[in-house]
Amino acid sequence: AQVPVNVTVTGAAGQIGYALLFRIASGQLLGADTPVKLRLLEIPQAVKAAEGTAMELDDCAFPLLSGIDIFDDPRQAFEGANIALLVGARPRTKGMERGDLLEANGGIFKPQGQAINAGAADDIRVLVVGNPANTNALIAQAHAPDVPAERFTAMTRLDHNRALTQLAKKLGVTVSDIKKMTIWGNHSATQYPDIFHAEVNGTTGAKAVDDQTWLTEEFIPTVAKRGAAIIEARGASSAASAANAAIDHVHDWVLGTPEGDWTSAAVVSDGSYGVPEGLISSFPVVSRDGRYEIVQGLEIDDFSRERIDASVKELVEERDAVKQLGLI
Ligand code: NAX
Repeated sequence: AQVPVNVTVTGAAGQIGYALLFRIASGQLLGADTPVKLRLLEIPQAVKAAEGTAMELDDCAFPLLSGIDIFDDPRQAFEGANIALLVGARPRTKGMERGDLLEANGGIFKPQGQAINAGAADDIRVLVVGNPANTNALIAQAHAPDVPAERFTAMTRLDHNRALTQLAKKLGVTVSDIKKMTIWGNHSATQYPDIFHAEVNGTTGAKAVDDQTWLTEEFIPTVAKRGAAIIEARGASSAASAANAAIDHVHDWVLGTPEGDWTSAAVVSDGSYGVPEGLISSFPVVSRDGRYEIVQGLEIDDFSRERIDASVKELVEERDAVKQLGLI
């Protein structure tokens, strides 16, 4: 029998965790041939709730699920991890300044980075979902010097998927008619969903739409503020769609992106497109042989340049703030 892949999930008792774990265990993360072992990390107060979710996972009798272990200690949770989904984070509460938020999350992602460095498997791949995702990923990466930096990524796949559907609806096509959507920058309201390189039935997304007002006043803000719109409508933040995007991100990372298409992920910049080296910023990426690579050589016009730069500027500010706080 195949050796199971160890998948560590933090924030396992949260709402994204609840939507995510069943899909991992059913084989949707790594394919129908790959057994998985779940290692769940929670804070002590939420371990009991994680145990309840584990009981339900047991009750599904998933043929590919070869075990579940629950921890409140990151060192144990990341021991032998091949894949780590860092979902648990400290949310912004009322009256919290950005510095407080970054500091609280530094207290989570620094020890998790250290634990990954100490005990994860050689092929560890990390996806950070917990916000502020890009900067949390940067903090974890900075504390895992023995792990190649490229193994730390943050999630913009939900933004990517949101952009696909918004464009498809506008054009009256299906999402499978659209290729090469791109999200640039930070997973925040400054993110830039780019339809100039998207391909729709033989033309570009921007040409197919041919409506600058829709682009600037509808599309970009709708994608960027979708999280808030979901909270407003549902009374709770996106969970199943976020879990779905996390599945997509890791699935494509391990198994490859389809020929003739790309996706979006926040990966460590190598300086491409003027994004300072070392920042974890969203780019158009393809995955080949288990590695995400930034798509090169795209022409960036002034409209896009301005928006990419604005989002990257925010990432630089976040990086400088966590540096100031001694978190990286
Ligand atoms: P919940 O509050 O439902 O769950 C978070 C869980 O994390 C809780 O069970 C909590 O006990 C746990 N946790 C907190 N600190 C922990 C630690 N140090 N170790 C292990 N577990 C810890 O939040 P949920 O709705 O599941 O969202 C989780 C995170 O995803 C949030 O930070 C949220 O902002 C972020 N999101 C990111 C998205 C993205 O596209 N990158 C989209 C969806 C989501 O908003």
